[in-house]
Amino acid sequence: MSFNTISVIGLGYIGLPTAAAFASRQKKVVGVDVNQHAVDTINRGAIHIVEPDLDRVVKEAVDGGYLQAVTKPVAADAFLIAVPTPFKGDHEPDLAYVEAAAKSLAPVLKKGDLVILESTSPVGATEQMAQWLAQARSDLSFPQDAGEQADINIAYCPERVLPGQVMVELIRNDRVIGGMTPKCSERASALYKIFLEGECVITNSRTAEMCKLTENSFRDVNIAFANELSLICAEQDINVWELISLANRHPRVNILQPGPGVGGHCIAVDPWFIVAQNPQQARLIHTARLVNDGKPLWVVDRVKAAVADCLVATNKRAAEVKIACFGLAFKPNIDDLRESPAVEVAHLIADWHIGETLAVEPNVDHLPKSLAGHVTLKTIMDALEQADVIVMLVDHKEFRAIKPQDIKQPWIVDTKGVWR
Ligand code: SAJ
Repeated sequence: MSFNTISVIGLGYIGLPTAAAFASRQKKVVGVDVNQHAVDTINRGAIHIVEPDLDRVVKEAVDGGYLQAVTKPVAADAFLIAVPTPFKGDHEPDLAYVEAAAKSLAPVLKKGDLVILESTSPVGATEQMAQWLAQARSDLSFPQDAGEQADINIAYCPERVLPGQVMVELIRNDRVIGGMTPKCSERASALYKIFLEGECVITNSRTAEMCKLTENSFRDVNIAFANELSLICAEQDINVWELISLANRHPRVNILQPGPGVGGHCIAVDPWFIVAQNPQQARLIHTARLVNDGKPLWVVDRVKAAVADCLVATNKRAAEVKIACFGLAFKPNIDDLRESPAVEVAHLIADWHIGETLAVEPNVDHLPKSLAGHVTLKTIMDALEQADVIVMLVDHKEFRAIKPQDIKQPWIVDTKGVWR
């Protein structure tokens, strides 16, 4: 029943920290990734992603001989699949990476092995994965047919860690364990207890899949509420930040913060999995997605209005007006620009504006390809000095530290209430 070798398939933002957490408990871990660069980097004891403390844990694990990365699965006692599950054209979940991972590990499976799916997945994905494995290995029995007697144990156990705090939350957060049978859940709990300080809470695979989607949809709906309030308050000439702080003094009200939209790889994606499977029922969840996805366009309309005011007041030509976007990351105090509504806003502004568009992002030293050539990266002081119109998009600590007297421009679109 013990796990001598643990294999983690997919060495990205979730897989690599998970592999490192097992290895830090002196378990032999084999990480698998199709990306040769990632594999080579890890085998040097370095990392290819940015996450506090991960570099140290990976280095110790590799130097100690506990963690090794390869490009093709090898035999192990437990396999954790942590590959991307993006959506296709019409927001339908794409399980192609899960299917490829299942098919690649099937040949090395042996009696008694445990396979866990961690990737955010639509309801039923774990049963589907079990079928792919069963089709590839008719010599082994699987839970869907053999129940408790199955040769292979299968479970869905979603990750719930917050980027930027992964190494802490991975160990401390409770884990939802969705085994296909009670025995599968028992085996999966035993595996996570190798490093987990939180609790293992047992359910079935379908509920565990829905639980992960529910957590991120809950947050998306709550952010949409805040974003909708910001639109209403702009119409009514009410300061939304003051309004929310007042309403939150009620003991049972806790409104989140509006912003330029919702970014990242999870909250803007996962609710669509529920909508795709339940289009008739998921009306609120669907609407929340539309509200949050529509926010960048609303912000750009506010910028257009500010530029129009600026032109009237200064007699400048549009080509002479400089617009500075403060922040590009998808949330404060990180350097991750992928799926960022701030990048989308900067892009929309640069596409529309014939003058110069500036950007300030203290956490990066170069612009992403999509913005390079359209937007100029500036320091805080240069942007404050040169810009006519200022657009606050991300409440980085550096921006919160700017003194009000250093902001001379009257044309400010503040989506985060930093300079309210
Ligand atoms: N945001 C707002 N207003 C808020 C809070 C967030 O506009 O009041 C925006 C952020 O700026 C960002 C987006 O929402 O653009 C998402 O940020 P986040 O901090 O809410 O979440 P993520 O994407 O970094 O991580 C989420 C977390 N899920 C929940 O909090 C329910 C994390 O625990 C999950 O593990 C992660 O998704 C994931 O991998 O699914």
